[in-house]
Amino acid sequence: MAQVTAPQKQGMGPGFWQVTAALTVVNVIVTFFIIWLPIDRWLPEAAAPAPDIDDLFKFMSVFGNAIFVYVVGYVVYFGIVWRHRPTDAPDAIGIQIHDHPKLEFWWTVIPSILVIAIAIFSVRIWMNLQNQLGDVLTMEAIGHQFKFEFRYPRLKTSVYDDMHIPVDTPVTLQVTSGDVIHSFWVPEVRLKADMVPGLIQTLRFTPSKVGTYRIICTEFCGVNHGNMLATLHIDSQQDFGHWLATEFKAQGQGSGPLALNTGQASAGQQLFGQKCSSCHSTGPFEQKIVGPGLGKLLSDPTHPNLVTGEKPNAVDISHVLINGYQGPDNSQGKSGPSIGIMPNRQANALSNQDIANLVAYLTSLSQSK
Ligand code: HEC
Ligand SMILES: [Cu+2]
Repeated sequence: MAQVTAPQKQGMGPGFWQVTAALTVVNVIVTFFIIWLPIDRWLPEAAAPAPDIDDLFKFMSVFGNAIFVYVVGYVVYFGIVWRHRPTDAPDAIGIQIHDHPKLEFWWTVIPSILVIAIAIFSVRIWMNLQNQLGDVLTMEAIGHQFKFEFRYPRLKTSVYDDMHIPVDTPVTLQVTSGDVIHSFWVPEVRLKADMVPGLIQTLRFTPSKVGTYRIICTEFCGVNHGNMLATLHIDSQQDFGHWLATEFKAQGQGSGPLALNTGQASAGQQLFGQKCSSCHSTGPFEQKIVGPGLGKLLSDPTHPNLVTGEKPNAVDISHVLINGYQGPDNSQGKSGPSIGIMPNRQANALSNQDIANLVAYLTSLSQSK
């Protein structure tokens, strides 16, 4: 038996215009709330491009909402009105429509206009950012497992986990990574950039509101990715000056001679929590995070040597902290896979006193129990 089409029906269906009116009402109400929504009340704006980016977000939401409401609304409406009825032949198919130039014209023209409008809107924001005058402070942010490093042009050594910038000053931030891919994100600035080894990306913004904000790594980068946080301090010009002067002075003081006998285990313990515990547990050697457990470093019979092949005594441990270590050197006949990178003292920002304190702490761990 040949297929029969359902009896020809005229128009859009019963209640079409009422449904259209109802969808329009919903659309207008939601549009009102999108425009009214005070985003910055829940998520403060702390830098120059943030208000523009929120405007762009609202602009896109208004049209996204309209498309959603009409498309979903009509799909549901037509699904109900033109559903298969018991009186229709069992194999009846719907009305077959081929080509509808008028409809096709509009569903091409309207989205094209929208996409072009969004492009103009976002390119303008981007141009404003790129052409910002000033370039007053240019600095670098470098991702590491699992911390952020910041370099300032006037400071010889890096600053870790606290980024200070002066308010109302155009900042150019160059981001990259020292190991794997990380991502630099400050929600209140509304800018985000992947930190990719070997690639330098530029973020430009002008902080506008004094305060402290969270810097978050948003690219899964290893076991401690979830703890990879830093703090952005937007300081007043004066506070920033003070901070920079203090850092500058601290660097001038040098680190003094390394005297392991001056180490304090309690100070070392605190430092360990800040700089080492993301990669080391204080359990036995096998209890790895990124590096091995360090709880019985000097007294573990199953682990008579350090990973470097040196003896587990204070002096040789200090060598590991100073030079770092990256896997066994297979060319020398030693075997075993490398388990990761032990950063050197520059990367861990350790002064001589820090090293003495850490060694004292590790020694005390091996002595307890
Ligand atoms: C990014 C992760 C990471 C951080 C941070 C880190 N380490 Fe390590 N550490 C390692 C890895 C990985 C090894 C093993 C290297 C290898 O065998 O190739 C290691 C090895 C060591 C060793 C030698 C262990 C042994 O059994 O021979 C000591 C001691 C050590 N680290 C101390 C520290 C201290 C103290 C800190 C804090 C200042 C620290 N590490 C911070 C990853 C890290
Ligand atoms: Cu990360």
